[in-house]
Amino acid sequence: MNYFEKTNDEKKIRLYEIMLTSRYFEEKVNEMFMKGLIHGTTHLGLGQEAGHAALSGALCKEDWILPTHRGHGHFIGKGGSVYSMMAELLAGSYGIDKGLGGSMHMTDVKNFNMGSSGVVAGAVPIAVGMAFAMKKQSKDNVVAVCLGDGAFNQGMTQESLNLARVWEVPVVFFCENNLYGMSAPASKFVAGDITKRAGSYDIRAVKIDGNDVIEVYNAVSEAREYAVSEKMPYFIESKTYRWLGHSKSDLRKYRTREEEEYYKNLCPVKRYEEYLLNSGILTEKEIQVYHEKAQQEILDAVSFAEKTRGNILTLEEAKKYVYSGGEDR
Ligand SMILES: Cc1ncc(C[n+]2csc(CCOP(=O)(O)OP(=O)(O)O)c2C)c(N)n1
Ligand SMILES: [Mg+2]
Repeated sequence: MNYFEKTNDEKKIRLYEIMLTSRYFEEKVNEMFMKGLIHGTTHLGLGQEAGHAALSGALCKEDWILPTHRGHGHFIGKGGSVYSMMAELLAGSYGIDKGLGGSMHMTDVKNFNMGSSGVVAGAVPIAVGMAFAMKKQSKDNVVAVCLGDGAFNQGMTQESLNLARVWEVPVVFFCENNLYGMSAPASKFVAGDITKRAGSYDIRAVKIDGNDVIEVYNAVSEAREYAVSEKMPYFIESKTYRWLGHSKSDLRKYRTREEEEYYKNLCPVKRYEEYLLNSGILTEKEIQVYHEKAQQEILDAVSFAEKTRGNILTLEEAKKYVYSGGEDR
């Protein structure tokens, strides 16, 4: 079904705003890392914005999402504030997790975002457990969990697919196949075809163009409807490409600049802009205004984070959020 065509212009524009905010947020974070303004590391999803916007955009408010370590865009899509995400990156206590989580642990429970994680595939079994609980509580919601092409091969992903089918739980597996797991091309470490392998668990599985926001929106909407009505899992392999390196220390020696150019030409933002223009939803001038608005919001988020970065938790306060026990707590 063409779910996208049934949505109103407001929703279509909202998807566009999420993509733009995600794009400008991550470009700014990249720049700030280069200047040494942010410590630690980060994983950017530039080029993967269609998945960020359409996965969260097709979910309902009370559907849970569990992003990967590349989760800034999903955080925005689920309604998270770029102010509190930027403050988190600068480790201030105004950050979404009081500055204790950083880029890889952006958790936003009020927006039903269970948080990203540095443990590859770590969220997958958790999502199945959450969906199991949801089914027991007779809720008409789903749990959407993101995983990469690398994470797909983890034992815990395979066990989770099996259990999700056996238990018949409403979980949407969203595999962001960006063709690489760190420096390794998926062609060198993925046996066979991801969609077919997921389908072999007797789970409905589809492969889509993950750089086309409309296609992702339709696939997720269908998956959601099926998961809620049938109380069954659904698997989506969303083919995309990460424009930058795996993390901040990656010089991308394992692939060519020509390959990167090829995929940059498939830019999900530009493709969606063409649709918005051709369908008369937005004019060139309005597109320009949306760009400016998104850029300004990110600049404002940076100044908020810079102004408040001095407010950090004391050691005593920070210890309140350590869940392990022990003498020295
Ligand atoms: C359990 C575990 N194994 C290994 C790593 C190291 N590691 C971090 S990211 C990554 C690659 C993940 O690739 P993929 O799942 O395709 O996600 P992508 O980074 O491409 O979004 C690896 C192996 C880890 N963080 N956790
Ligand atoms: Mg990958």
